[in-house]
Amino acid sequence: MVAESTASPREQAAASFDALYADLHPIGRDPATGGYHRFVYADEELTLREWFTGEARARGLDVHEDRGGNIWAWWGDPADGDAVGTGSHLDSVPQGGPYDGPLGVVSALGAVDLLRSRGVQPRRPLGLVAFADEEGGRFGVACSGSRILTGALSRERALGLTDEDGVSYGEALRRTGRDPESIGRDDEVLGALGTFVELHVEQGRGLIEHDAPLGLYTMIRPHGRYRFDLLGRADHAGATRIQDRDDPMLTQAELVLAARRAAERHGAVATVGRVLVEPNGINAIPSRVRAWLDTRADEEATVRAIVAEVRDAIGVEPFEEMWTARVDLDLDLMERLDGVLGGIPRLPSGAGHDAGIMATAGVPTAMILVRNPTGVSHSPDEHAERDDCVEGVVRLADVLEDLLR
Ligand code: HGY
Ligand code: MN
Ligand code: MN
Repeated sequence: MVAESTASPREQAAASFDALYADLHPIGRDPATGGYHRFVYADEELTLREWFTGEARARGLDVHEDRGGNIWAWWGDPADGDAVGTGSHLDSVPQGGPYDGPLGVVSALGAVDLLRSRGVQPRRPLGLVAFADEEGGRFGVACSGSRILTGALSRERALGLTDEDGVSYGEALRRTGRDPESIGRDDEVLGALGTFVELHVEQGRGLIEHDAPLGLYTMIRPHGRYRFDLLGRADHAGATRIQDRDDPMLTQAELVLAARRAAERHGAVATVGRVLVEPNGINAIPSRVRAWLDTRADEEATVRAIVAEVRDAIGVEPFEEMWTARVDLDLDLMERLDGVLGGIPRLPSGAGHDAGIMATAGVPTAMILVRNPTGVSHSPDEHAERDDCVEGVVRLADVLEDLLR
């Protein structure tokens, strides 16, 4: 729905925000918890793609999917170059919150409504984007869409990724009518982009401490995802003597404690949030435990040191499933945005974002963050106040108007 332009800019931004979020509310929502399950190329996410496409076309934008499965909605011809890109992602972690990702997409659509009501005539193309699979919730590699788009994730590696049911990325593409052999770096889109700005709900408490509705991210912390395959010997839970056991669950326990100790030692963070136990029977000693370590720090060397300490503590070499280098966002662009936004707080991001992948690919990139009153994210309890979200829409429009001059 496109909000009427009779209202004042702020009222219009609020109307756009309310209408767009009302559309999104039920899609992939678990009524028992209020959490969202929106995995890439699964039904809920395909519905979200249709929604975004419909909203973009209702605004007269020209919609194209790039070779990474990301959906771009263009105001102007990207072939003219030096385009401004803005947007975020629609997928979620399991039991995710309503704002992580969608807030950036909704705000981009709302900002277009405002630019139109102001009679802005962009002097360069504007591309709204809904990135595919930012969370990596289904196939394990975060930002798979933007990594494929920029060539950071090869077609071969992507197509071989599998989900919990053993469905490969390639098969998931095929099932949705996409050609797996067509994915890859998309120089046409990358070549069109001169600037990228992502608006995102804050995942942390920085703006609470600053008592400010909006901020700018300065950098994205380096982080990696490591899979530990812990092997043991299946046997009977009751009949097997303790001294005869080879139980990988013990190593798993040591892994978690070693990761926590290393993170504390280095002033960093480490999480083991996903564990797959085989055969996963109450009365069966596991034959194998697969555990994933997500660890992050300000410096890359620290992340590597933590992984090494965990590896040495349990004597198991992990498989590095994903690495994200530290990203320092574009200072000149940050200053330009700050000139429009009037001096707002600047914070580091503990969370990864597609903006980081775009910056790593050489696109001058900035991030605007919207206050999260509890700081909680990747949880059904994630929240953002409507007034702060509307402020984000209005200020994103201000920033885009400046960039499109
Ligand atoms: O894991 C992250 O930091 C992001 O939410 N994908
Ligand atoms: Mn997230
Ligand atoms: Mn996100």
